[in-house]
Amino acid sequence: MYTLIVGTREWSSWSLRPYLALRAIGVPFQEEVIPLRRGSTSEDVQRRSPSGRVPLLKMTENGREHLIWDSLAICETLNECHPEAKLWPDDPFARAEARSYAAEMHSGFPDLREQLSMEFVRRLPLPELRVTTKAQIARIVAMWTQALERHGAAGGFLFGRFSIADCMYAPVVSRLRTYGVPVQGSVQGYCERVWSLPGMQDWAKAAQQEVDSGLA
Ligand SMILES: N[C@@H](CCC(=O)N[C@@H](CS)C(=O)NCC(=O)O)C(=O)O
Repeated sequence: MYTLIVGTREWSSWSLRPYLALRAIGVPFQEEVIPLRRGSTSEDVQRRSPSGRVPLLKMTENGREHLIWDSLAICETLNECHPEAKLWPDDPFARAEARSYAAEMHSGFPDLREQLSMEFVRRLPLPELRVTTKAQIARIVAMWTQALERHGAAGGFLFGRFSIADCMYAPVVSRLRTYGVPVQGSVQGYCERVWSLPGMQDWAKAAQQEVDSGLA
C-alpha cells in the first residue's frame, strides 16, 4: 500500500516525477498534498518528511511503515518493487545512459529551474534568459534529440519505452510549454507525447483546481 505525499501540483516539479512512475506501474496509491509557499509549509513538511522536503513515499508492508524520500530514490525503489513495470531500459548500456540522464536532471540545470519555475497549467511570458539558462535548455534539447534518435523508435520516449528518465524530465516539458519555448521536430513530438500521458493530464486537472481555488 502506497501513499505519495506531494507538494502543490502547480509548483512541485519534484513531486511530479515519482507520481508519473507510480502511474506507469499502475498500482493503486493514495495522495496527500502539503500546500507549498505558505507560512506553515516548512513546519508541515518537516513534521512529515525526514528530509524536510516533498515528495515522500509511505510504504506499508506487513503492518510496518517505511518512509522513502527524494524523487530519484522513490523512483528507484518503485522500480525494485515492481520489476515487471520495467521502469528502466532492458539493455544494460541503455540503462546506464538512462540513469545518467536521470542523474543529470536530478543534480543539474539550476538556472533553468530558477528562471523557468514550474507553473504546470499557467501560461507565462518568457523572461529574458541568462546565457547559462539558454545553454542548459540547449543541453536538454541535444540530450533528448540524441536519445530519441538512438532509442525513440521503439515507443516514442527517450529510451523507447516510458522510463524513469522520462519521469525526471517531465517537468521540463511543462516548463517549455508554460513559457512558450519553441522546440522542433522529434523534440516537439516528444513533448506532445509526454504532455498527453494520462498521468500528466490528471496532474494538470489537479493543478487547475488548485489555481481555481486560490491554492496556487
Ligand atoms: N532533491 C529533492 C528535492 C525536493 C524539493 O526540493 N522539494 C520542494 C518542493 S518541490 C520542497 O519540499 N520544498 C519544501 C519547502 O518549500 O519548504 C527531490 O528530488 O525530491
